Amino acid sequence: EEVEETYVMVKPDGVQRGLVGDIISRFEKKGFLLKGLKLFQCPKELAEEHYKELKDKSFYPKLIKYITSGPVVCMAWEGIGVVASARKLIGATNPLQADPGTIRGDLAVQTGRNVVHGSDSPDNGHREIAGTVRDGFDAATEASDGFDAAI
Ligand code: YYY
Ligand code: MG
Repeated sequence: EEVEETYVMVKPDGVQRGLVGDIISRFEKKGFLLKGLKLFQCPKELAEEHYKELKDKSFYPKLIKYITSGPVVCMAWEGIGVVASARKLIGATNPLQADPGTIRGDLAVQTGRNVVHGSDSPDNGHREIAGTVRDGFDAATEASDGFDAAI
């Protein structure tokens, strides 16, 4: 496995329900390295870009409304195999099918309110990081060089 970066986003319901600390803590305790973090009000255009692969789905308008309904917490996480591992920590898209012990399995019920996003590939991770936490990201990366919490 290679050192990778992924994008994790606490969605508006997760922020409003006070779940940010719990979610961050799970990634920290697993051993991944936080490389960037931002509280962010997602503009409609960026939400549409983020979910562009889903634009023909019936739930897409509701999804865009949900993601732009309040602040989100955008994060870049680094570590060995972090893209797939983050998806495992997050759990299945439908929280009722997500295993206990996963974020969605422990903290959510509805697919349309599933509290967190995680990139599905390294390329999408980089694209999604660039869209949100890029500001200050290089400085943060340099500041944490040599701090190898991920190993
Ligand atoms: O990557 P992940 O978030 O697990 O699922 P996607 O298939 O990429 O869908 C993105 C997002 O869309 C999902 O987290 C909730 C929403 N959604 C929905 O509201 N209803 C569905 N039937 C499928 C997905
Ligand atoms: Mg997805």
